[in-house]
Amino acid sequence: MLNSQEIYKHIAGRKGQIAILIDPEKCSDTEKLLDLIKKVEFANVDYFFVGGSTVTREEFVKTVSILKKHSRIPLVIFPGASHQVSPDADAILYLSLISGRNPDYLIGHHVQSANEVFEMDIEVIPTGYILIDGGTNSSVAYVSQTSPIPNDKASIILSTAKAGMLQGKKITYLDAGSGAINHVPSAVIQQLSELDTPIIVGGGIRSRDHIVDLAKAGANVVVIGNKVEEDLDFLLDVKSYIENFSK
Ligand code: 1GP
Repeated sequence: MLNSQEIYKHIAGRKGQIAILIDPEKCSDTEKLLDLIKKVEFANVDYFFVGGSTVTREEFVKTVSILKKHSRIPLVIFPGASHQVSPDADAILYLSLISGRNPDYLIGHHVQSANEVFEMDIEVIPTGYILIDGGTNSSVAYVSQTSPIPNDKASIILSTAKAGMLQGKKITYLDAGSGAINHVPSAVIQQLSELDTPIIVGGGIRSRDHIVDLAKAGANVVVIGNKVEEDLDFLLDVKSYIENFSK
C-alpha cells in the first residue's frame, strides 16, 4: 500500500477530467484492445479505469498488464469484486457500496483482499460508491443485490455521500450503472459539489453534451464505458471536448 496520494491529488485537483472504463471481460481480442489504447492516447484522456461486474481474475490480470505495457495513461482499478486487484495498476478506488445494504460490498470483499492490497505498491483511495437509478436494471445492482437510489431523491443521495465522507471516504462516485438510459442528473452533481468531496460520475454518458453538463455541474471525473466500446470514433468527440473545455 503506497502512502503517495498522487492520483488522488490529480483527481481532486481539477473538474471535468475524463476516464475511459475498460471491462476486461470484453477484451478477449488483444488487437482490438491495442487499437483502443492508441485512440485513447490520441484523445489524451486523463485515466483508464479497469474493472467489471463479472470479470475473471485471468481476464483482469491480462488486461491490466496490456494496458500498463502499452499506455502511459494512469491506470486506476475500479473493482467489481475482491479478486480485481493488481500491483501493475497505479491506484485502486477502494469502493464501499454505501447506497446498498449488502455487507459483502460494504466490508466483505475488502476483508478478502486486504492482505494482498496491503502488500502491494499501489495507491489506495477510499471511495464512497453510490448507485443511482439510471432507468434500467444495471449489472452492478443485480450482482451486488442492492437497489439504486431513485434519481429524484437528491436529499437521500446527499445524506449518503455525507455519511461516506464522515466515514473517511476521500472521493464520492455516483454511478447510474453501465448502459444506463439516464445518466446521473447534473442538478444532483451540482448539489453534491457544494460538499467538499471530489466527484466521479459514470453510467449512460453517451455524448459530448452530457460530458460538458456534468463537468460544468462540478464532476471531477466523467467516466465513459459503453459508448466508446460501441463507437471508437466517439473518442474524437472526447478529444475535442478535452481540447476546448478541459486541459
Ligand atoms: C462507470 O458504469 C459506468 O461508472 C460505465 O457506464 O458503460 O454506460 O458508460 P457506461
